Amino acid sequence: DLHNPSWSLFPMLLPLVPGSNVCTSRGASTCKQCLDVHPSCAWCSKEDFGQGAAGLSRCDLKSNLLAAGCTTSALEFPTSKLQVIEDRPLSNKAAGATQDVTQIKPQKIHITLRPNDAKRFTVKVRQVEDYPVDLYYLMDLSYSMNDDLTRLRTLGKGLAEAMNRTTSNLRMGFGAFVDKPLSPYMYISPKEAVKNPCYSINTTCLPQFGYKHVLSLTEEVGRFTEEVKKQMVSRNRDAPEGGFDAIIQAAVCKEQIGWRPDASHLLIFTSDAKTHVALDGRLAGIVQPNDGRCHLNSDNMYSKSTTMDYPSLALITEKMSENNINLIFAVTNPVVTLYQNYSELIPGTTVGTLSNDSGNVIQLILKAYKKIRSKVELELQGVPEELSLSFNATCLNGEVIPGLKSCSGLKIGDTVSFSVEARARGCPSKKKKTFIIKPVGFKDALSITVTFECDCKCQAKAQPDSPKCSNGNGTFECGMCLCHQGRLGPHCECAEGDYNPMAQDRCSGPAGSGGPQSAICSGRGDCVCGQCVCHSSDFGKVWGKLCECDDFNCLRYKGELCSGHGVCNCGFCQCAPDWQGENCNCSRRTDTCMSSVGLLCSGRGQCVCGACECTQPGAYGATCDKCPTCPDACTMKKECVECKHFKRGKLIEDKTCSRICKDEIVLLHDTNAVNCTYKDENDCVERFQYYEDASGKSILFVVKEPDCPKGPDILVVLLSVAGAILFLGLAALLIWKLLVTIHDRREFAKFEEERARAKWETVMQHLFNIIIESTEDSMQSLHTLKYANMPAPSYTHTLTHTKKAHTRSVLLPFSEDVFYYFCYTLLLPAEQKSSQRKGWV
Ligand SMILES: *[C@@H]1O[C@H](CO)[C@@H](O)[C@H](O)[C@H]1NC(C)=O
Ligand SMILES: *[C@@H]1O[C@H](CO)[C@@H](O)[C@H](O)[C@H]1NC(C)=O
Ligand SMILES: *[C@@H]1O[C@H](CO)[C@@H](O)[C@H](O)[C@H]1NC(C)=O
Ligand SMILES: *[C@@H]1O[C@H](CO)[C@@H](O)[C@H](O)[C@H]1NC(C)=O
Ligand SMILES: *[C@@H]1O[C@H](CO)[C@@H](O)[C@H](O)[C@H]1NC(C)=O
Ligand SMILES: *[C@@H]1O[C@H](CO)[C@@H](O)[C@H](O)[C@H]1NC(C)=O
Ligand SMILES: *[C@@H]1O[C@H](CO)[C@@H](O)[C@H](O)[C@H]1NC(C)=O
Ligand SMILES: *[C@@H]1O[C@H](CO)[C@@H](O)[C@H](O)[C@H]1NC(C)=O
Ligand SMILES: [Ca+2]
Repeated sequence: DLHNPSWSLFPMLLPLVPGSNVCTSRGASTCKQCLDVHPSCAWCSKEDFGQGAAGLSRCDLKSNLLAAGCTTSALEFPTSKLQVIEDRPLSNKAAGATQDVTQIKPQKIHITLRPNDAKRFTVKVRQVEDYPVDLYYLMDLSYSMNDDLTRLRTLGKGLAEAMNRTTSNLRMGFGAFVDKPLSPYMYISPKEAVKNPCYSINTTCLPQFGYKHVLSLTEEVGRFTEEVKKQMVSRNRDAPEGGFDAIIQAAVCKEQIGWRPDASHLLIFTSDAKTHVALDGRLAGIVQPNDGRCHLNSDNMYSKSTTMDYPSLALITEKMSENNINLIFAVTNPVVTLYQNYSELIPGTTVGTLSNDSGNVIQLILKAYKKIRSKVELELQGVPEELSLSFNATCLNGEVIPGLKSCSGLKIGDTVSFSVEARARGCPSKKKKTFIIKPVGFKDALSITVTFECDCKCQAKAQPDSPKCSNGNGTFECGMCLCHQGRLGPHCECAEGDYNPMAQDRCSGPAGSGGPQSAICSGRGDCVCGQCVCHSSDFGKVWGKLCECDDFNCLRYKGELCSGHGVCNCGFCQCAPDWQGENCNCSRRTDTCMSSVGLLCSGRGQCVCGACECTQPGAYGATCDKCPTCPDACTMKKECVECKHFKRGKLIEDKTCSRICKDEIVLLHDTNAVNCTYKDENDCVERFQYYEDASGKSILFVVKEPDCPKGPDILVVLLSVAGAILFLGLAALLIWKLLVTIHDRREFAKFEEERARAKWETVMQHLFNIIIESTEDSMQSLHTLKYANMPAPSYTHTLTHTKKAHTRSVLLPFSEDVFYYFCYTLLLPAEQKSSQRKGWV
């Protein structure tokens, strides 16, 4: 075989003995190695097995071993098993008794897995009707929220009534936050401002506080309104508030807040401002990181407000998941995009736009709750590294969606199921590991215990320095001697030094089986004591009973041994976890096939080796996303026309438009395009054309006028249009003169303003990604700061230490204040510091 260089170097090295199989061909010399080869391999630990008959291997298929005289008691053949330990049926309705409500089935599984083997099971999830709800309202009480507080006093009752319609078992609670009562977040001068931060604006308000818990979750929802009525706003200095401190406390202080274990937990976070995040505390000299524990004192105030930093997003994510809390950001329009960005980093959160006085908070909560309950997404906790899990979802209509572990668009009461495959791809040092699969935001979980069956039972009975191995020159294990260093022979009877050319025939393959007797030790070793001592090779290791195995003669792909994704083991590639195939060139990953709408290969093909093979005629593209001639092309592209051209529709609402729709929209006609029509929300028939150019770029032509249903009498319309034109014409003439004058003035003012602002504009963004490369042990010894999102060259400084230490990168979202802090204290030359930043914004 001249195409493969390594094969031509060693022609016919692997003796293809008839009857050889995956178990016998890998040169496994111990029981443990044998189990590792393939799930079908067994080991015979009978002491006298294979004596007399040459070429018998202790590692073989079970049937072969039994046929060769192995007894069942001496056979090592662990099998993978799956045992369902707890399997209570799913509940239909929560109705009062919450103790035995079950939303996931089964609840407990035990799997025993051999290496490289897999087991499959099905998980069913149902959102039961009338599930109890705990709703904790966390309110920003900084001064600008004054009108919101007034409004909430009147809305409390309505909120309770509205929630009463979704569940008969509701508890409500209330808490409030401002910011850390510490300079620079707080007004400290004049002296009076400490007690009354509103002193300088001639009113009275509460002293500033970090977080206070007001009302524990209670069934008497009337008390909610009562307590809200008693609240007053406070005031603080800098724009971002300390709400993230409050989120952590509200989540982890389970006893004080009164979260019930068996209820949906809604945490409503309302604010109209940005928020401080981890590391912002350094501005006030706080260096102790947030520990994520409960620190409420007897007055229900957060006691560590002034000593502990704000929490990181990662900590919030962890605590939300740990306590099954659905966080809802109800924030006003100017900061919605900011919280949306946070929400993408904290799974399971939703964002709603709060009107400026919180008037729409009821609708917002109901909508968010509906959204939370319409989606089931599995989350994994503590999956062992040696286990790989793959999922297929069966959502509605029994349709199987491969590669997905979530379902959306569900109604309460719908049951969905997920098929899960667990594959052991290695052997951990700890045999038994437990992990959790649970739907996000549910308390119910499936607990899976995996026992890795990597060892043979006979290993436990091994006798070190056994008399069976030539007076203690080896360990007797699983039916054979494992000789000490320098000893050889089936019973360790020879020393490596004394060359004893006896039993040469044990060192060559069997004669007569289709060919001449093969060379002694495959020509790659010496026969000592009837046992081959393999020569070392420049290419790699040589081993095996007849030196038939090595780690350099394997399939190559594109010149690389095992495609560079595996190790060569006796002629066969052992692939790395994410790879498979004879030469390990086939990826197991499916995320590369996931289209932007979340379907594997857009539902038009199969994911083969990590790439899509489009099966639907006409479909192409990396995820089969392009298909002008597919029957569903119009339906899929309709959403993009709605969001990109008309700025409305589903994709605008969930903010996925720019991600899903990469098409270009133009207003034109083209004869080669596919013609599509659909009816929009106003019952107008919209027409558009879908076309892909030679480079594969998709273009949507939107035909300008939609066909709308005929309005009232045409004459009336015509007259009013004519009248309107006349009127508008006159008005326009009058306004014209006025505008020209104003325009000139305004342009000049704008120019002036822009010139003044230009300097700060770049740093006024709300979220900076600063990449810190630091030493492994501490965040304080910074080496490099790099800023993403920073257009102005004057702010892309880098601070580099000369010492080249072991570095790592952390990507953290920073608030504006921290950015200033870094610029100010670390980057600016000393003489510029005093002039750069005065006071706080
Ligand atoms: C909730 O609704 C039930 C009837 O459906 C009614 O009896 C109960 O008083 C309501 N509770 C509140 C707080 O409105
Ligand atoms: C507050 O009152 C003082 C004196 O009564 C007055 O001089 C000042 O302008 C007032 N400030 C505001 C913001 O109303
Ligand atoms: C949110 O993220 C988007 C995309 O990453 C970015 O364009 C936008 O500026 C961010 N918004 C805020 C307020 O940080
Ligand atoms: C809040 O919105 C209402 C109408 O939506 C408007 O009249 C009012 O001025 C707004 N208040 C603030 C403080 O922006
Ligand atoms: C998922 O579906 C694919 C194709 O239908 C199948 O090959 C795979 O084995 C399934 N996986 C699980 C875990 O059911
Ligand atoms: C190894 O075997 C030799 C000869 O059979 C014997 O003399 C020696 O004591 C043995 N070594 C050990 C460590 O038992
Ligand atoms: C993997 O290698 C085989 C054999 O060389 C080849 O036929 C196949 O196309 C390769 N697959 C991929 C995904 O590269
Ligand atoms: C689409 O409609 C235009 C006229 O509006 C026509 O010229 C064109 O041939 C149509 N395209 C197809 C593929 O039918
Ligand atoms: Ca603040």
